[in-house]
This record gives sequence, C-alpha cells and structure tokens, in this order.
Amino acid sequence: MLEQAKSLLEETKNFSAKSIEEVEAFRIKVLGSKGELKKLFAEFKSIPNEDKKEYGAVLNQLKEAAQDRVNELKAALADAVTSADDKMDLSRPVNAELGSRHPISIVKNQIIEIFNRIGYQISEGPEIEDDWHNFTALNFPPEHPARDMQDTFFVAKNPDMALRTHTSSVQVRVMENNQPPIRTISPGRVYRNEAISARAHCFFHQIEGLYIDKNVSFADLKQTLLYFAKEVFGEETKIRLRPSYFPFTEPSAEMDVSCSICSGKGCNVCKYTGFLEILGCGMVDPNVLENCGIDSKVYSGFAFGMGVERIAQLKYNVNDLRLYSENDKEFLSQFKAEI
Ligand code: 2NM
Repeated sequence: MLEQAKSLLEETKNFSAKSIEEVEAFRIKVLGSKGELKKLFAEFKSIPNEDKKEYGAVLNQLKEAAQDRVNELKAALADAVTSADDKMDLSRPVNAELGSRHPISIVKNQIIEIFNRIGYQISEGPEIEDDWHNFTALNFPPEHPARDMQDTFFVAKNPDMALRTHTSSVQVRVMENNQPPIRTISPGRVYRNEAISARAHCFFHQIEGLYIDKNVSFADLKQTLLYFAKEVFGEETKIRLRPSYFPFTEPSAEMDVSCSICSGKGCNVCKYTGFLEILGCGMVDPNVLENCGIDSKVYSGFAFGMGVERIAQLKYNVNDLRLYSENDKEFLSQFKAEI
C-alpha cells in the first residue's frame, strides 16, 4: 500500500495535460469521492502500526500535491485559451475610442504651418533657463518686475535659473548661434507665477516669431502679421496696431484682429469694441541684437509673440483656460485634428 501511495505521488508530480477535460479526469481519478486517495485512506487501518506514520504523511503529501497540480494546470490552460482567442479572432469588434488631438496642439500646428509656408524655421530650447537668456540678453532692466519671485518660478536656491517666462529665450540662442538672415518661430511651454483662474494659468503655450535681415522694416512686420491673421481668422479679417511697451522691442505694439464672431459690428466676445487682442510685437531693440552678437548697424528685425491658448479660445470659443489642462474627456473629444 505504501508503495502504491508513493508511486501515485510520483505520478501526480509529473502529471501534465493538454486540455481542461484531461485535468478534470485526473482530479476525479485521484481526488474524487470514489478516487484513489479515498481508497488509500480507507486502507489506513490495515497498515502495520510501525508504517502508519510514514503512510499518513505520504497520503497528506499526495492530497496537497494533487490539488496544487490540478489548480496549476487549470489556470495555465485557461490563460492559454484566452490568449489563443486574442490571437485568433481578428474580426472581433474593437471596443476602444479613438483619441483626438489636443486643441492647443491643433492650433500650434496650424500656426507653425502658416509661418513655415513663408520661410520660417522652427526653433526650440530648454524650459529651465539662465538669467542671461530669459532676461538680461533681452534688455530687461535689473529692477524689472518680471525678475521678481512674484512673477517668475526660480529653481530652488539658485537665483540664476528659472522656468522660462517666454520663448524669446530660445531666440536669443538662435541669434547667438546664427548670423542673419534669420527667420524662426519658437513654440513652447512657458511659466509665470500666477494664481490659477479662468483667465490665467501658471503655464501656457507661446509662439514667438523673429525675422532679422538687412532693411527689415515695420511695414514688413505689418504685412507678415496681416497675412497671418487672415490665414487663422479668415480672408475678411482686419488688423489694428496699438502702441505698447516691451523691453526687447522698440517701437512696440499690440495687435488686434477684427472680431470673427460679429465681423467687427460689436458683440459680447469683443466687449462691443469690434476687435480682439491677439499678440504683441515690435522692432527688435538694437541692444538685443548687440547682446546676441548681431551688428545692429547692418541688420534690423521684427519679433512677435502670442499665446496659443488665446488663439484657441477665439477659434473654439473656450471660456475657461483651465479646461485645457484638466484632461476632461467631454471637452477634449470635441476636437478633431486636420494636422
Ligand atoms: C513679444 C512681443 C514683442 C519678442 C522679442 C524677441 C527677441 F528675441 F527677438 F528679442 N522675441 N520675441 C517679442 C516681441 C515677443 O511677445 C508678446
């Protein structure tokens, strides 16, 4: 009997099966209510006393081993069945929603494309910048409020390193490393230390443009921006430039486009002015050119900067900036990308 129990234990340990049915047959044969194990237990009383201990131990091992083997094989075969199904049924309907492009990416790509068509190259650079590229080279006076902790995120314990507050820092690198003619646009994420609300966020996306060559004039700036405004908001769009101030440009201006909602007649989107502010621009200050190694007596240039969120807001009527960064599927699924 002891030998029989030992050989069944050996058989159990080596048992394998190709189907769930085979495993089930084995389970019934060994563990079933009329199975081998039951019979072996029933023989217990006929075992000589000196062998009872070993016999009992082997039966317990056999019971445990058989249960483990059955469970293992059943699980492995069930897995194999599912993965075989996965591989086999190529006609199974796909129960997954397709993604859509983020509105900021759609608008950013559209703007890049508009400027690529007239010869602008894309330039990108680091989001963590030193004081020179973010402020000093761009003619920010030492006491300018943007240099304050209140407005800029500094890297801990390092007053020389901060999250860039505009992508002009990228253009400083372009000017330092290239001589004119330069035509570049710099898209990217920028950071400002602001309380988050429907109208402000601590990060947003900018696209800045820069054109430097001999004899570049304010008229070139106006014509370039008029082309851009018509491409984004439609052929009927009018532009208007209002004098403004930026440390890196002189003269500087703010550009408005005629309201695409009411065609300039006045509505609540344009606050009954007929115009919407969309970007800042100006002629690059000669100090900036000199700081970046470009001879301001030979070359002149214009630059402009815009917020991508603002353009997307006007195109898609988004009234709360926070929607752009909340992963709200309801909001995001409305946008279908063309590019
Ligand atoms: C703006 C407005 C006006 C600007 C200036 C420069 C650089 F690098 F050439 F100095 N890049 N971008 C600029 C000028 C940006 O954003 C509202």
